[in-house]
Amino acid sequence: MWPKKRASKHVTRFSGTGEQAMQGRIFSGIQPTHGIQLGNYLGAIRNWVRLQDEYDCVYCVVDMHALTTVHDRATMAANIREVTAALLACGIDPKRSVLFNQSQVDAHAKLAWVLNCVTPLGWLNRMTQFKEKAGKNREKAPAGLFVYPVLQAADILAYKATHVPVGEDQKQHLELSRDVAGSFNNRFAEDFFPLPEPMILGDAARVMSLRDGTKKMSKSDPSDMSRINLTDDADAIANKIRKAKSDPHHGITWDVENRPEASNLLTIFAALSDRPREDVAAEYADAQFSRFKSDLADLTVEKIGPVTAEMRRLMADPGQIDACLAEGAERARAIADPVIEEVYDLVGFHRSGG
Ligand code: AQP
Repeated sequence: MWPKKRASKHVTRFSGTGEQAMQGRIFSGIQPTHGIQLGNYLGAIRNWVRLQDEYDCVYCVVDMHALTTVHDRATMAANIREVTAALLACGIDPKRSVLFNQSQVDAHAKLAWVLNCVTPLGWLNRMTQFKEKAGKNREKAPAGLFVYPVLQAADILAYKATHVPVGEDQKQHLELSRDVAGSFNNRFAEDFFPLPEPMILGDAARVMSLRDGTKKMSKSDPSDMSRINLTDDADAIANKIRKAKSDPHHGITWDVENRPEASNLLTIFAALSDRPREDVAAEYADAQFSRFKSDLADLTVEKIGPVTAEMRRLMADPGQIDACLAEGAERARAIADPVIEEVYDLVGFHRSGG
């Protein structure tokens, strides 16, 4: 019989100002596949910033995941710095949260392998994101893309995270993480890993492409006009919003089924202005797209402009970004290394002299 180990939902954060009881531990990650787009900001990062007040937060630039698509050394290195700069500029505080890049903490790869060995192939075959991303070229898709959700489970479980803020698109992967945690617990030690809970936050859980309101806004969409990048200047933002797809209907109304583009622009407006969507819809119920888009462009520039300026300042000093990541990795290892040691012990990996 394995000893029972219960994971506490309460985590104590040790800061310069003393100890603080937090509501649990958050883990979330972002891929350095490209620079950050508005959907990443409204659907994820902005919430990460807010969660720092109540949770012990571990935020990760998941470069090992990005390696499934980015196969160029210089691009990878530049993206890691740019995404880190974006997180810092948006308000992730590296003193309060643990901020690092995944490849620098061995526990992710080690735990992923162990979890691969307790994950049935059938579970992975059901993952819709693999089907979408592999497309028709399934046979040529990298194996890493197929086992991506298992590495994601390892990311979360290495920190025994209790909560994971996710966009709608990631719900299935988080379900899998819970199943994988359960599969490990059933085999090796009941309750060893807490089953991480999803947190879907805010109205902007899914921001859609500016060119097609039925498709998610994405960093890797071939059309740059489909997204607002956090590095876009005021002219680029205004141009993209002016040219965003609209429809022939009168006024701006919320109707995802029949007016996906108008609904998406309303979602963005509401999220950026921190107002209920109904309020914004009521204000623009009789407006032409031109006035609505012009106001949305002004609002976007007002909110994103300061982030872009701060990102530029940070990116001019790569040494500062690297130092921040190095310090974060050290703090991440301090949490994850003991977990992987226990895992190795539980599965019976023999250590000479142990
Ligand atoms: N359009 C979106 N709306 C709301 N949330 C979004 N997220 C991404 N796009 C949107 C959320 O951002 C977080 C980090 O995402 P990721 O980098 O891990 O990968 P992703 O979800 O695949 O994001 P992209 O931009 O579409 O990247 P690529 O093009 O590289 O695949 C996640 O919490 C995600 O939900």
